[in-house]
Amino acid sequence: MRFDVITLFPELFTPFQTVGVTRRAFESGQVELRFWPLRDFAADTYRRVDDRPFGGGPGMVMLAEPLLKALAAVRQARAQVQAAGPVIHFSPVGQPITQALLRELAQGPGATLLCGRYEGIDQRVLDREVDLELSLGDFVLSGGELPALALLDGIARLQAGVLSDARSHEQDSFEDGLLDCPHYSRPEVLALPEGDQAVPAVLLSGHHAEIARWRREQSLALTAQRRPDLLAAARAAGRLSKADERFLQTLGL
Ligand code: 9D3
Repeated sequence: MRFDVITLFPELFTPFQTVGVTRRAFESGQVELRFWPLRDFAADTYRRVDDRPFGGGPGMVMLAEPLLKALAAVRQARAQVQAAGPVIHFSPVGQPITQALLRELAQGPGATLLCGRYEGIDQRVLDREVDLELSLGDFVLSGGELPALALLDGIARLQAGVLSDARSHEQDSFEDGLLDCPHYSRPEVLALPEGDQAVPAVLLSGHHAEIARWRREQSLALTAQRRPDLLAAARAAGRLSKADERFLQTLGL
């Protein structure tokens, strides 16, 4: 699959392609990135890409014309080699990115990613060209590049062969709608200034069914405490077993 990224700052994406478990997805060509530096599509000699908002107010607006030129160039380039895929604009007024959306995009031909800066993009571009508006969450960033990187990272790690153990996907938080359980590794007893800290005994017991049950209960308790919205959704979708419900009852839930 291929992602075409329209941005004023393509250099923000470069180091990301060379590190971590997702590196394999880029080096193998499973996920291909193409960059379209927006300033290359500016019309005037000052290479202007922003201007003041009609109606007044603070900040600057990204100009429609360079964006339309860049989008036309991407469309033409993609048409030679790949299904079009959606045009995605990253915006504070977008829908939150979800794991379900990443799974869907990971199975498709890729997308065109439009990263805004300043206060936003001329609305006429969004109305005419954009299929999907996505947000990273309810906090304020300075542009769409980090949300685009977050999306690409989430998709890259879903590619075949990227995770060493294929089952890691199934155990992901959000794949089954509950938060992940705690993890422990060596040493069995960690010496700390405030006293020795042992690993929970059940994890050393070798009883696989008991370990699975303990992990499930840790997930249920953590989700109930921190994300009651996720617990309610898992319940409503019938993703909790009778044993899960019995455990939640012992917590008074
Ligand atoms: C006062 C209005 N501001 C909206 C909260 C203006 C504004 C601030 C920051 C407009 C754009 C931006 C830049 N942010 C993004 O482009 C962005 C973003 C974000 O700020 N938070 C979460 N997700 C995203 S996706 C793109």
